[in-house]
Amino acid sequence: MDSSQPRTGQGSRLLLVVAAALVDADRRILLARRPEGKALAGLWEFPGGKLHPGERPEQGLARELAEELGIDACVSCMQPLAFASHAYEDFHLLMPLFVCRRWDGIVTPREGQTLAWAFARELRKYPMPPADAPLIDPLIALLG
Ligand code: 9L3
Ligand code: MG
Repeated sequence: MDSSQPRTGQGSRLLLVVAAALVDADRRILLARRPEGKALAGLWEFPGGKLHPGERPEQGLARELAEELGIDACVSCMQPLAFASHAYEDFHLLMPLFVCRRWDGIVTPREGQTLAWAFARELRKYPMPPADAPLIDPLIALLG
């Protein structure tokens, strides 16, 4: 086990991940399908990734969105909506979801992901990682 990672009370690693609900002008939300060869391949997630040590969550999310989607997200416009928390066998994932409505550039899959835009009420049709699925209800409450 990587000793640089913080431990949870249960002794497993704590993985800090940040995720985005990119919302377009029609109130559709971006989902990304994790490509073959990655953990959880084939499942649809809110885009994002691991926070680097010392990074502010919004800053880390902007970095991930630039890497994965080629966009320049407005950091000061991001709004935290809900936290996901899921215990995998070897790590505990803690993942805030930020609503992002403003960015520059065109959303482009940069890492072989398939992308989809879906209304909040359609999100349940997409098989998601266990951490992401509980974030659907807060999005429906916000966006209808
Ligand atoms: N993860 C789950 N849901 C998400 C994201 C962005 C990430 N919406 C999980 C998948 C991996 C871990 O977090 O187990 C790290 O993500 P990545 O760095 O592989 O994207
Ligand atoms: Mg990622």
